[in-house]
Amino acid sequence: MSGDAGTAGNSGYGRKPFKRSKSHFADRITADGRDGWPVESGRYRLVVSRACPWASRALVSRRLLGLEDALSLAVADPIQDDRSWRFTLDPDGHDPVLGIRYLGEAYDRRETGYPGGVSVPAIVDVPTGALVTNDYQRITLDLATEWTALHRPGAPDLYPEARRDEIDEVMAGVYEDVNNGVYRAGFATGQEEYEAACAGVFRRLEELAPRLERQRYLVGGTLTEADIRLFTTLVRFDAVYHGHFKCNRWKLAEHPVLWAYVRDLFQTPGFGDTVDFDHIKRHYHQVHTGINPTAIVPLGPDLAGWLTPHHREELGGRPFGDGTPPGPVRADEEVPASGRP
Ligand SMILES: N[C@@H](CCC(=O)N[C@@H](CS)C(=O)NCC(=O)O)C(=O)O
Repeated sequence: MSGDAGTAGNSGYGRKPFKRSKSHFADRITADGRDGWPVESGRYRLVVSRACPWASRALVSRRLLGLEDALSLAVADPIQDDRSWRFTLDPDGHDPVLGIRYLGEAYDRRETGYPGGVSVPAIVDVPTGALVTNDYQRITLDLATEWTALHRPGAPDLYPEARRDEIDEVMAGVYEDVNNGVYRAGFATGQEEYEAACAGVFRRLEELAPRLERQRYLVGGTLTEADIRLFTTLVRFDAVYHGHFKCNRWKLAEHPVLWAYVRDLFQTPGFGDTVDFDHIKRHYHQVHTGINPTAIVPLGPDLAGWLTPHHREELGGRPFGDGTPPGPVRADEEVPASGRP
């Protein structure tokens, strides 16, 4: 079974400290096509797992920017097998557009014998069936800044030039201590390593909370890429990071500011409508057998709270800046009832 970062062993558990591997295929799809991959409607397919926080960034961006028709979507089974991500949710177990059973086949078409792990998110060139990029740090920034010609009318500017320094600074801390910190805590193989990572998660969250008490979003009164990146970790927090990854100083639902912040995002079109709690819970608990050998999936937490009022609109701000919220989810991309609150 594939390990979560391609480095931690197939059950996310090994003797070495957890270290996230660098994305291997870092070609960029750009407006000018300088890497050989020009932005083009209908040419590429985004492959995700709804379980994966890194892939879920792209799910949210794609919805907020209205790229659903331009960039098609393949959703992998949340449970990998020994060949990694597979399309067992689709008829006959094949992705209907790429015609493949495993995402690894697109990696093979790009480079035979590629030694790294097969990871999501991945963007595949539909005409050739070859992987273009699995650079999860870059993909969403390029959707925001390079795919602008294909954005919907009213798409927000998720990475505004005037705020980039601040966005980058916030995201760097969030990445180190929160996005990746929960993985370092969860896959730690020693007490000290675990304690340092776990303490870092909560230190960073407590540092961010006063900012979010004053303003609706991380970098002011309008949504940015920074909110997307914090959201994808926070939405998983009580369901998998608190128990399975032992980040359990407190539950998100016990923290008034952060719980209201994440519910606000969840209830914003483009965020919560991409989330499948069933995929999230089954993936983490059944795939990381090194830290959950019984593969038992917990029944809780109760999801009803996600839809309760958050009152964050009282802080003011304009969630979409000069833009507007995205429209409804495409019927063929709706999250099944099993994964929703
Ligand atoms: N591509 C990145 C990040 C994306 C990532 O870790 N995705 C996970 C799912 S949450 C994955 O696909 N893991 C499978 C593997 O690496 O074998 C990496 O290799 O660290």
